[in-house]
Order: sequence, then structure tokens, then C-alpha cells
Amino acid sequence: MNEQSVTRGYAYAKEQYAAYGVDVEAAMEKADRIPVSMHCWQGDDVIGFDGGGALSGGIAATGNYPGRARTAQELRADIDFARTMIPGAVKLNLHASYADKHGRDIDRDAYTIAEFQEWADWAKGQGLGLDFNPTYFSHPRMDGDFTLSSLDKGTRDFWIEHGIRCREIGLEFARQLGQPCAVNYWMPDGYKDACADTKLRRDLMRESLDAIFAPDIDEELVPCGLESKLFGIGVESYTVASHEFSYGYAVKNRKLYTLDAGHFHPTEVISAKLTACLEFLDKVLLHVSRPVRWDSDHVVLLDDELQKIMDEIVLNGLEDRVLIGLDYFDASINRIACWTIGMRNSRKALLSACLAPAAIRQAERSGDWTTRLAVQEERKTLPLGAVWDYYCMTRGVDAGQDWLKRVKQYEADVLSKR
Ligand code: RNT
Ligand code: ZN
Repeated sequence: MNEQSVTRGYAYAKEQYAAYGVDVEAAMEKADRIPVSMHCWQGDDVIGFDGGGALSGGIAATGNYPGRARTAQELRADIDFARTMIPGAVKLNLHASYADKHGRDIDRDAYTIAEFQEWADWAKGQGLGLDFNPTYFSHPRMDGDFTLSSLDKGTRDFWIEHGIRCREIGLEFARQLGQPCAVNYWMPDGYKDACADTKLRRDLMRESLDAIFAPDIDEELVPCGLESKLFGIGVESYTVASHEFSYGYAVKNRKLYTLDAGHFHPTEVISAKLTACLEFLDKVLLHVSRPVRWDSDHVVLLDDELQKIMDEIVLNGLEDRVLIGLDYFDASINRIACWTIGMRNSRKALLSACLAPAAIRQAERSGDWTTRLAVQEERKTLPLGAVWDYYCMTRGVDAGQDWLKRVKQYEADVLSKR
């Protein structure tokens, strides 16, 4: 983009926002600092490198666009490239299935930092923090769709050990990288068809989670979240770790609750749940995603719900209590564009939240709901795009659609040769 025209647009935007009492410079700085955790699994369709080769557990990446990362080296190179187009504070969210076993016969119940040292070294070199996830899917030790709530004790124990290992690895990441590592627990456990006993599996799941969280591991450095879900593909009728189960467990045991935007009934939105959950929890984790008719994990758009999520965080001063992460996986278009679009949209929505006129809330407080509605509507057409372009330009990241040309070039030079 032309630097002069971006600068001109910015000068105009600054004036427009100033008329609403908004300090644009301060808003850019604030939006820039809020961490967003970028999910590694968009780059390879959630397949991972520890042997599974295929995705299971009620989730599915659809499409077969060429260029999927086949090795950790390729995935890291793709992330490095994507990050040149993504402004603002970023963390990288890793799954245990991205372990590098170095040819050894080692399973998920025995992973240590050794299987992730390359990731930690790379993250350190990039100044990136890491978040982490045990992988309770795509593995032969799954008992159908059951893991921590399997009726078989040996199976449960295997997955309990995996859960503990991931807390230990998270602690190592936090120590090596000098920032907390959030560990998210999502288990696909459930039944495809109507079941007779809904209690037994939940009893087992609770016991297994208690065992995972029994070892004393600093929860400031390794906050752990429990992700609920409504249903999965092939697991439609009953989910062990449902909303009530996961939220209840988190509240009772002082864990985090993970809200995934695709894990609720179609008319429910997670933006509406944040301040309610935070009355009873210290922190929540977010999986910002986009369900289309089901938990389809489409690329995050700059839509009303994304804006509402970021508004809830920023306007309520919850930046330290809501850990933002993305979770989607589209294999039907360029995967690096998927990351770039979703990450840029998330940052754009954060910027818009930081630019929101205080007059809206002030009007509500004083009972002037006419002004509240009027300014809410005016806000929608304030020149966010001009501020965004300037923000990108001054952070050394492509403004406008300039990034797309570079993605196409990378596709021609690198991805198409895979
Ligand atoms: C699945 C959950 C879970 C996964 C990732 C890969 O429905 O959303 O968070 O998408 O852990
Ligand atoms: Zn999720």
C-alpha cells in the first residue's frame, strides 16, 4: 500500500475518532499488546507428527488443498512466514501430537520435554510463548471414542499419564520461555447413539481429571483449562465433558474453563457467557472459531460475534483473565492464508474494541439509551480500516491486502513443491 495514502487516511481517522474522545495512538498500543495464541494445527489439518496419520475423535478437517506441512520443519517454516503478516503479541498453541520422537519408540504417556525441545528452542529464538494441549484423539489407545472415561482401567491410566506429562511439559515450556503456558484439556469421549447410563462415564472422567491434577505443578505458570463440547461427528448423542460438566469441574476445582465458539447450540454465543463465567472463575480460555451449522471450524471472520467477544474482553478490562486462542482448520484453501486471515481479524477486532467510544457505556450508565444506540450504530462506520492500515504499516507488517501476493508467491515457491 502507498505509504502516503495510508498516512493521509490515518490523519483523517484520528480526527474522526477524536470527535468521540478516542485516543487512537493509545488504542493501537493497547490492542498490540494483547496476546493471541495461534493454533499450530491449521498448518497440517490437525494430523500431527507422532504417528497417527489420520484425524479421529469426532473432528474433521475437510478439503485437500495442496501444500500441507508434512514435518515439524515445514510447519515451523510456514508459521514463521505467516507471522510476517500478523501484527501484535502472539503465542503459539501446540498439541502433544506434534511431538518429535527422534525415531524412538515412545508413547504419549511417556512424553517429556525431550520430544518438544525443538519446538521450545524455536519458540525461544522467535521470542514466542507456547501454549499446550494433550492430544486425546488420533491414537490407537483410544477405546473407540473414549479416553479418560473408558471402562478399561488400563486405558484410563494411559490417558491420565498423558494428561500429567502435558502439565510437566507445559511447566518446562513456561520455565524455558519465561511466560506461562496454558494447557487445554479436550476429550472427545461420548456416544454416537442414545445411551443408557449417563452417570458412570462422568464419574470416571471426574476421577481421571482429579488424578491428572493431583501432582503439584505451579498453576500460575501452567494454568489448565477444561474444554466443553456439545457433540462431535459420530459422537452425536452424548458428550461426557459437556458444558455443565466442564464448567462445574472448573469452578469446583479452580481450573480454567475453555469456551470454544463452535461447541454450543447454534443460537448460543460465547460472547454472552464470558462475564457470567468470570464471576466464578479466575480465568477462562477461548477457542475462537466459526461454526457453520455445526462445529465446522471455519476460518474466523471479522463478524459481529468476533467483535462482541473482543468488546467483552477489552471493555470490561478482562485482558488478563481471558486467554485468547484460535481453533479452526480449513483444508480447502491456502492454509497460511487461513492463519493470516483469522489472526488479522482477531487483531482487527481487538483494535476496534480499543477504539470503541466510551460514550456508549457512559450513556447507558446515565440512562440515556437513545444515545447508547445512536453511538453504537455510528461506531460501526468509523474509519477502523484506516487505523488498521497505519497500525500494520508502523509495525512492519503488510497493510491492506498486500500480504496476499506474498502468500501466493510462497505457494508457488514452497507449498506447491510439497
Ligand atoms: C475439538 C476441540 C479441540 C480441537 C483442538 C485440535 O472439537 O475444539 O479444541 O479442535 O484441540
Ligand atoms: Zn476447541
